[in-house]
Amino acid sequence: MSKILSLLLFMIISESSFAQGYRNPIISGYHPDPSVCRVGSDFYLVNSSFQYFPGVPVFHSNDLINWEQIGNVLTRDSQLSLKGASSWLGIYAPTIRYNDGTYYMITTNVGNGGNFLVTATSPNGPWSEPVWLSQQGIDPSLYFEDGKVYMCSNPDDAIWLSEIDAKTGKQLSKSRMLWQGDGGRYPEGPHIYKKDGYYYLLISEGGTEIAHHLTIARSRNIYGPYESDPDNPLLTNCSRKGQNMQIQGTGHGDFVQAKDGSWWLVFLAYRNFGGSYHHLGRETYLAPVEWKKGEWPVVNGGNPIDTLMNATTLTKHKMPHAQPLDFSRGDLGPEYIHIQNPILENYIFKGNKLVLKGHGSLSVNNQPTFVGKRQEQVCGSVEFRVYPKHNAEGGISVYQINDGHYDLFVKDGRVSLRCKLKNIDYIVKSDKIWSEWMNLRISYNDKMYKFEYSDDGTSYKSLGELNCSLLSSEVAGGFTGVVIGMYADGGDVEFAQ
Ligand code: 6LW
Repeated sequence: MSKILSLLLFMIISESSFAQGYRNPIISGYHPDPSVCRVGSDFYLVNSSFQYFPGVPVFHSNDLINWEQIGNVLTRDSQLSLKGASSWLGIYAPTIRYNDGTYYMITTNVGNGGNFLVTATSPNGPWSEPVWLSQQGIDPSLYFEDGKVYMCSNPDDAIWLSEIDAKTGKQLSKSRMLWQGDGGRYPEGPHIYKKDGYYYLLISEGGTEIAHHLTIARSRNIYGPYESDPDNPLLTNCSRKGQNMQIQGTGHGDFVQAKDGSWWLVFLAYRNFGGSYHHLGRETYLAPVEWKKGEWPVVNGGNPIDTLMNATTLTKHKMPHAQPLDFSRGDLGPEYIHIQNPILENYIFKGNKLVLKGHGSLSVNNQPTFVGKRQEQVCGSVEFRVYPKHNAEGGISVYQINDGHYDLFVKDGRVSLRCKLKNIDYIVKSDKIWSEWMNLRISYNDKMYKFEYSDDGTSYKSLGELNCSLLSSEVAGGFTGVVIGMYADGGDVEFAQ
């Protein structure tokens, strides 16, 4: 008996440094296009953010598995204009790098200015104003060597490189083509690394859907010629071994070497639910890399990526959970995002309430009043108390894209459930209500969203259930994943918890 007790005690004590195995994704929900850098024993990771503001979430970790969001890079209108941006536009894949005391984040604002970089002395920010760059193409990345700064991106369906002045953005050399990839469509997401006298060029091909995969090439000279790894693709789940896995679309990656010398890859992928559908967006994943001296890297032993990874990890460090929502704090935390640049006077904290002032429909990409959080868990629920004044509409939206969202709302003495999908826009069910404040609750699992309301927070009535797969990227479209948030249209709406 005492042996069992001491074994249990040992297991509890050693839990924090247990170093075998982890679960993918490492950052769940809509967190695509990860890029990572290490400074000492700290890792920092960024993701693309498309039409949402603030842009480019920043995460911190000490073990590559447990991550905490410490902020966002683009927090000011002067850094990020999302005018007219939809789920297909805005901020595409970013790269984060650290060089000589400065953090750099480089990305593309598609539709509002193109490629730019910002800098900071701390990953917590503040980050600088944008330095605009002239080399076109998406997915820009930076490489630093001998006081020179190089930028690569993918204009003209290939990876091109030029030297830049990172302070002014001036291009210092003409753009030269490095590689067209290994034959897949859309060569993109390039990153350059130097190891054992070779420049390695890691890219994505195949498009960000099921055929998405990683390939690699190398050269003794930064400008090439680059030879393709004979074992390409470096990573794919679109293979005989990977085709039946829940995780698909593995691609868009970035290498990082830990302090102990081990190599790792962060990359994006998605999880299928209920067939070949994903509604949670592209998420961030991790795989171990074996990279012997002078040889090509091998990701996860050449195997496809699974949810349970049986790899030896770095010593695990738990990260604090995000603070629970509390309107009386007067802010919502870095994980709360708006569709396009928010009109700040439409978001008012009043004691323990949040008052939202409507600014048009969620179906129109014109700064609607909306604030929400990425749906990160497969199963869960969200609940708010809502009181729309006069003829205002207010409630909770399960939002994938402007023409793909489910809204549970109160308006004109009725509680209703709307399904907006492409050219369908209809009220699924609507009930008359008698109370000013209504509890609205949305619960979800891998297949369905369930919509309920209550006037006392105790007994709930259902307005029905709607399918997750109709909001998937395959059906609704867009580069993002589901974000669940509070919204108002046509007047003032009070929210409480
Ligand atoms: C991104 C590109 C990609 O910039 O899709 O999956 C584009 N990868 O590299 C939008 O995320």
